[in-house]
Amino acid sequence: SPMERCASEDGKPAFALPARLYGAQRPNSEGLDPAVAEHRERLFAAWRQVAVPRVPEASAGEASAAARRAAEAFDAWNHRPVAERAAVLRRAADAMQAQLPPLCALLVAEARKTWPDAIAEVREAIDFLRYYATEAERLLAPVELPGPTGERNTLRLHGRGAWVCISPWNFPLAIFTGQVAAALVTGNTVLAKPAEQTPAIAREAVRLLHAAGVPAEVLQLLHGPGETVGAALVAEPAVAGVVFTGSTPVAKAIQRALAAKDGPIVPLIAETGGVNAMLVDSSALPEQVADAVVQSAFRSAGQRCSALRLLCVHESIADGVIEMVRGAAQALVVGDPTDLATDVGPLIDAEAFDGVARHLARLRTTARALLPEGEDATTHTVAPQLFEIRHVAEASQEIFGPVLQVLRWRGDPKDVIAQVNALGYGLTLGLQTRIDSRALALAAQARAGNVYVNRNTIGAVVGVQPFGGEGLSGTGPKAGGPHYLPRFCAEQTLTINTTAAGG
Ligand code: TXE
Repeated sequence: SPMERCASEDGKPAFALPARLYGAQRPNSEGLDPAVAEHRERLFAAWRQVAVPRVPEASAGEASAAARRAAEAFDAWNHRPVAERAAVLRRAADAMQAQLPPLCALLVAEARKTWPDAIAEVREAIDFLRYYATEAERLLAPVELPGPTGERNTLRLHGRGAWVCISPWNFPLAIFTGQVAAALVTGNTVLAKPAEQTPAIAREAVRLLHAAGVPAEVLQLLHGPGETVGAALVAEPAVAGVVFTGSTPVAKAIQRALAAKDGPIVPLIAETGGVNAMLVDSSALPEQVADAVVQSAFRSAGQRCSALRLLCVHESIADGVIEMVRGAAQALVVGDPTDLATDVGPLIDAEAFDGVARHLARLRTTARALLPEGEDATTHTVAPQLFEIRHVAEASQEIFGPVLQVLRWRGDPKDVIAQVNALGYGLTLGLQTRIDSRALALAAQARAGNVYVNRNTIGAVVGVQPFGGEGLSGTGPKAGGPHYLPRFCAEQTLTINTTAAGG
């Protein structure tokens, strides 16, 4: 069953102990990621103790009962002062900070993250908690609106009811925590359904939120497959909203299910996948391009929705850029995620591996392979792969692994952007050019939620680069940005006739 995938018999992860956390292979600690070096001893101690517990799956009856409980708990939670709910989030953030090493160890064990990725993810979860706490206090304060004399108009935002939060495995702590925190702090109650591949880290987040003061009935965790437990929650009559991060087809299935229900119109916030491109013109610096490409395409084994999938290089510098990318990609260390030397860890599970392998088999017949094969069905690792294609349209599908397609272009860069737009996604776009006016014009033309100029495309930073796309990539608003929380809220205006008797 999917629940058993994450644990071996004794609940210990299947990887070896990370000898290199001791620096055994890298005697000078300068070689370590600074974040890892800072926490090295505590991370190692946490790793020795980590166990991935099994979790029970929710039954259909439990899902219904939970939805009723969440609806009943709404009024009391919604009527609490926003400052109280914000304080709860801040306490949870402090607890996560204190628990950073064990949370990282669990991310490595359960989600197969590398240590630097695990640390970055815990920090992102903490950032979401603190940012939404501050945003909610600002947003939920009543606003006096101008009006005619004799009238007082006030606008207030508050919660909508019980929200279903459905999250993916690739950021099983940060995305899970972000969704849940946004819903809770705005006064909603939550039914959280984490990805079936990563239930244990979600359980830890919920444990910390409960300990910080979220009542049990206000935040309920339901485990199990999306097609059963997720779909059952979405279908519950008492649900006031759904926030979903995951694949595009599932987002559409949820939208259809919501539309087919009797009762109120239920909002859906969906953040989904992308086919992210980088356009490189003839003025770009090849070294800078190669570095950005390798980080964007292969970091986290390409299991990021923001990852670069399609590199479009001007023909005049294409040979040099491709050579540099090939060299840099081959220098990456592929393997055990617990090993500090590893750059590219394994894919999440056998199913994900099989999916990527199918795409590779297809590409090997339709495109030109520029790097040697490197799939290992035992460890589920895939060495970085590079394919040359001839038309943007050949890259129409999201491949969730370390697989990059490259294309040479000539002529007008606007035509390339138009073709990328025509793919229908709209998540990230990289631009590499030393012509500022061109960068701005292409960014304006691009259908992309996050545009990065002369850098890598890995850059979702809470409150700094809020993240999210359009089209097949989602509904918006951007997570970690100022427009996110309003979508979780109902709005009410209050108009009082101040000239009436007793007014
Ligand atoms: O998605 P899935 P995965 C995207 C990424 C990729 C995908 C990977 O680009 O496409 O997510 O995550 C539940 N009714 N992003 O493979 O399979 C399922 O159990 C209700 C985008 O996990 O769609 C899981 O909890 N729920 C991104 C969740 O949906 C259902 C950031 C996601 O599963 C269901 C990260 C159903 N019928 C990843 N079927 C961004 N844009 O921010 C499945 N689920």
